[in-house]
Amino acid sequence: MLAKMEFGEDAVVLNTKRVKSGGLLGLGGSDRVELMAAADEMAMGYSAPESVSAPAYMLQPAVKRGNGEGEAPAEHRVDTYSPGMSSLAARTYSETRNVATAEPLCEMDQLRNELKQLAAMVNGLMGSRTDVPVAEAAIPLLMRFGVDEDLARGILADLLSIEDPNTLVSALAAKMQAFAHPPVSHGRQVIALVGPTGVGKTTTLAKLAAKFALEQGKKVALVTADTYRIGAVDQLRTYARIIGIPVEIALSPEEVSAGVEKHRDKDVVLIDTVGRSQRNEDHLMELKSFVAAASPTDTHLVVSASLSGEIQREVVEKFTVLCPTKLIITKLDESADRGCLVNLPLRTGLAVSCTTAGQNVPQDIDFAEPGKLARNVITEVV
Ligand SMILES: Nc1nc2c(ncn2[C@@H]2O[C@H](COP(=O)(O)OP(=O)(O)OP(=O)(O)O)[C@@H](O)[C@H]2O)c(=O)[nH]1
Ligand SMILES: [Mg+2]
Repeated sequence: MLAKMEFGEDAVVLNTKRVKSGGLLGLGGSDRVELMAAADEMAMGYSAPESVSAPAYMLQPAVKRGNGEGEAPAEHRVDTYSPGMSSLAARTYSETRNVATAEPLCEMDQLRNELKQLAAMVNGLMGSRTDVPVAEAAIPLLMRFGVDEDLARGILADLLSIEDPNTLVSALAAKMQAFAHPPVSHGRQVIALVGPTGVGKTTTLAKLAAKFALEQGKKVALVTADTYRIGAVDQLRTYARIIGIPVEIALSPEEVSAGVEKHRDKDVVLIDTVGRSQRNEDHLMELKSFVAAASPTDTHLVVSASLSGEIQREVVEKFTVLCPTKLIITKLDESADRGCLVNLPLRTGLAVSCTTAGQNVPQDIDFAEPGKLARNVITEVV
């Protein structure tokens, strides 16, 4: 009846369930009947908004008072689902009997609940209507994890159902398959790290050096082309001494070539470079001459996840003059969300080679792996 009152005669009840509200560890509290209903938006006369701004998907609670037919006055919590997000409009109702004041849910609990509700709703819809695009309903959820809308749309396009958060992780992992290329472990490698100032190039280089030398038993040498910043050489020398590997200091592109050549017997030569602003073209061109002199097998562009999405986009765009072949995403531990793990590779076509999430050398680094990247993005609910 409630559904028909709200949605009209075309309303379809998708799901009902009895839930406990309030109380402690399942004791006390009150029983609620949760009802999920939907109606075709055409039948409801909805006009969907042209665009839905992020975070578009929100089950926003609003309190509505009313009389259930033939019943004593009751409180109805009406959760609205933005009709613009789906060809169907759907709402969930919770009719609370013996009204209890529930504790506010923590953000992650809310997210988990929303995902469950989304799964139930989408699967309910799918049960009765085979033409409902599941992706439509899940896109805003991925957007809440920082994934750009158009990319979320593509990632979820083939999704047929959403059972739980792991379904989303799997869909994302499948997409990231082509964008996770851990550093190659065979053949001689000359790897240059480039990027803006302070993003963690030198620290990441030291982590990589330790991984290759100490964990994989490779012969490793370092060449630093950062003689600009005071303390930069000492920083790298200290790491090199601890790991027990040689380091060359290059003041010019020629010295970079010479340093790489000197260590032609090494499995891996790692090249540290000076951090440069993406907005200074002259500096970028100068940096390019140092990198080119090394003839690197790979040039990894280091981008910090703690930068805003806008700055990240500017960085990858301006650093294209350095011809990067891979991405390293740093400072995941400092970022508000990890959508850049999806946005940057999908936008640039460059695969992620590693991610870092902390200052500890060498522990805080992960070689890229599709499942791990996906879990990093949808991190809190799985
Ligand atoms: N929280 C956090 N800090 C990091 C991470 N990686 C590096 N840092 C810190 O970021 C700061 C800058 O790191 P560097 O490695 O010197 O950065 P850089 O890109 O070489 O800097 P420049 O050479 O000056 O351009 C240091 O305090 C590092 O400890 C990370 O993954 N998480
Ligand atoms: Mg540095």
